[in-house]
Amino acid sequence: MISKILKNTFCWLLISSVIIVACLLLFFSKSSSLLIFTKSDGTLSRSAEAHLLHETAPTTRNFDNLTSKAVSKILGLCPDTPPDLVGPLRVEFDQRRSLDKIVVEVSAPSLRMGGRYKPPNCIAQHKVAIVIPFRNRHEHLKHWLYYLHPILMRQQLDYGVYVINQAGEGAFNRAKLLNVGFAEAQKDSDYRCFVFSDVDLVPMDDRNLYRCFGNPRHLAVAMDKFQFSLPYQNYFGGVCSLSKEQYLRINGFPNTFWGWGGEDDDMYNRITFRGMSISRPNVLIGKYKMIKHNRDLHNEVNPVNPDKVGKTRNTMNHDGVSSLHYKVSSVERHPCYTFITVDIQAPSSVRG
Ligand code: BGN
Repeated sequence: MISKILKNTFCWLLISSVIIVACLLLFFSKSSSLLIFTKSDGTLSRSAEAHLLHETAPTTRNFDNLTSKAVSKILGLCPDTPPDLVGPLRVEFDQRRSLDKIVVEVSAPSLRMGGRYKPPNCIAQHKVAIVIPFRNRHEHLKHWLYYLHPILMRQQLDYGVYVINQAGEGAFNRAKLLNVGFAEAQKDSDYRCFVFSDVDLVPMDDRNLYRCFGNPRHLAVAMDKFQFSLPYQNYFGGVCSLSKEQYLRINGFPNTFWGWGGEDDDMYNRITFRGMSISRPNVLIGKYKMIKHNRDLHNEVNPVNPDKVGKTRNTMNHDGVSSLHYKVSSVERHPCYTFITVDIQAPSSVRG
């Protein structure tokens, strides 16, 4: 009898200790799931995949706060190749678009104020800030938003769209605005990858991935205005992507290229001088349609820029994101983009 009672007690003790150990294991595996490991190209490590928590109802400012009470579904990482891509796209700019209509057309439950998006059914492997230098190009921006949002959603990116609007009428400076976008986007979220895109360029194939790679990526390799090929082998203009690490390694874009021309060639030099190469899609996937327009006021060709391109090696260490100064005039959150107006201390003309 006594031995039977002892046997039963032992059994119960054994079962309860197994349950306690299992609970402890579960608890620790959940806590460690909050550690997200990232690789040099800005992607999430697969080791983080199994246990990641996904926030379901983010607000604009605390979008990334995984501890928010809106937690949580347990999701897996999105696949390397997004499953819903369609390939070649029809892109037309002949009709005027209304912003209200675009907001309705591109709206998706996961698209948040300020043009922030996360795929609803999986954890994005790529956290990307799209940065667009801008001044007085609202018609172009509408086309860009209309075409790009659905593409970026199909690419299953965790992304935000940042339009960096140069205040005033001074000389335009594309590269400095891109540096501002890099700095400002990170006030919103810990972006790992940056796509820098002109507002008048729309990809004609959704397999052209707006993400980062092992080397800085040139995406606009086959524009219609250059007969769907590179104008020259070292061309790095239009649309490119760099991971945060790649961008910091080259001190970002130069701040001193006022007016048109040369800043993209300077970027090409920075990349190669730091021992990196340029990654590119093939010319079929890398096709782009450019919206036709006249040259903007105060963005004339600057005759001093070609000379500066020859000096990148000497200038890149002190002219870049490390020496960036600007003042934010306003930040507006629109339903499908964030519009940041900045004073970049522009000279009144490209000649300073
Ligand atoms: C080049 C410009 C690029 C521009 C391409 C395509 C210069 C500097 C010359 C050394 N480079 O000529 O900035 O993207 O044309 O239009 O002007």
